[in-house]
Amino acid sequence: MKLSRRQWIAGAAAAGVVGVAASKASLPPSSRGIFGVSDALTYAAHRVLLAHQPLAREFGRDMITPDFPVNGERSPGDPLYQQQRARKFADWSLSITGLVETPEDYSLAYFKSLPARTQVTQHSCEEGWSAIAEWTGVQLSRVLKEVGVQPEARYVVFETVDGWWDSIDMADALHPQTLLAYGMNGGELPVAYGAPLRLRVERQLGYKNLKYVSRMLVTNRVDNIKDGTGSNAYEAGFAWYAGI
Ligand SMILES: Nc1nc2c(c(=O)[nH]1)N[C@H]1C(S)=C(S)[C@@H](COP(=O)(O)O)O[C@H]1N2
Ligand SMILES: [Mo]
Repeated sequence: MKLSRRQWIAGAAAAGVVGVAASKASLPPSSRGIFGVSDALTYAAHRVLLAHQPLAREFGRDMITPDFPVNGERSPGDPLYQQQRARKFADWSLSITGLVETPEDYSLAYFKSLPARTQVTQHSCEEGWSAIAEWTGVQLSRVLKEVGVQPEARYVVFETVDGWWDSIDMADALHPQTLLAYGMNGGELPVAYGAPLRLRVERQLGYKNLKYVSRMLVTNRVDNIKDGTGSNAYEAGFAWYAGI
């Protein structure tokens, strides 16, 4: 019998559920509650289907959307952020803590000193629009290697200056297209798009791509952080895992 793509996905999801039953380790943080079942199914299916870390589609520069929409904050009111912005982020830093060898505050110059990756990708917002842009930054996998990520690490948690927080699992954290981006369309990352540093997680929906990242925590659990669901998106009615 030849399975259709849909049947195959359903089968993979079922296989994932068996896996989930066998090991609680593959349950997403928000697997309880109303969205719990579908969240767990999507997550399990994607982790089976995407086990080989396929790349999200990349485009030519001619495909870049001229007016990439801005969603949410355009310039966070936080006074420290505004001071840093006025000084062109020269004294900005990102705190990296948790399961790493060298927890520290890392400057923007530090991230720019690491090898850069540039990619033209499509951003898809859960509100129904999508747009293409070129992003330049350092691979999160490279940063994790530099700071000495410990083997028991399972999640990377991010906080932003405008009060958002979210987390991704190690499969997404180590994916080659997951970037801490400081450049957009060949220039500096503009303030409206999350300067000085934003997350690009190309295989998840728009809201996972946090702007204005200010803190990063490497951890083996998120159930002990805030409401235990792994992100503030869940509170707003969105799944923790937003794979596309
Ligand atoms: N810190 C922060 N990150 C955020 C948001 C936000 O409001 N604040 N909005 C999210 C949503 S819903 C989307 S679609 C994208 C929008 O990114 P853009 O403004 O660069 O288009 O950022 C995501 N990251
Ligand atoms: Mo969004």
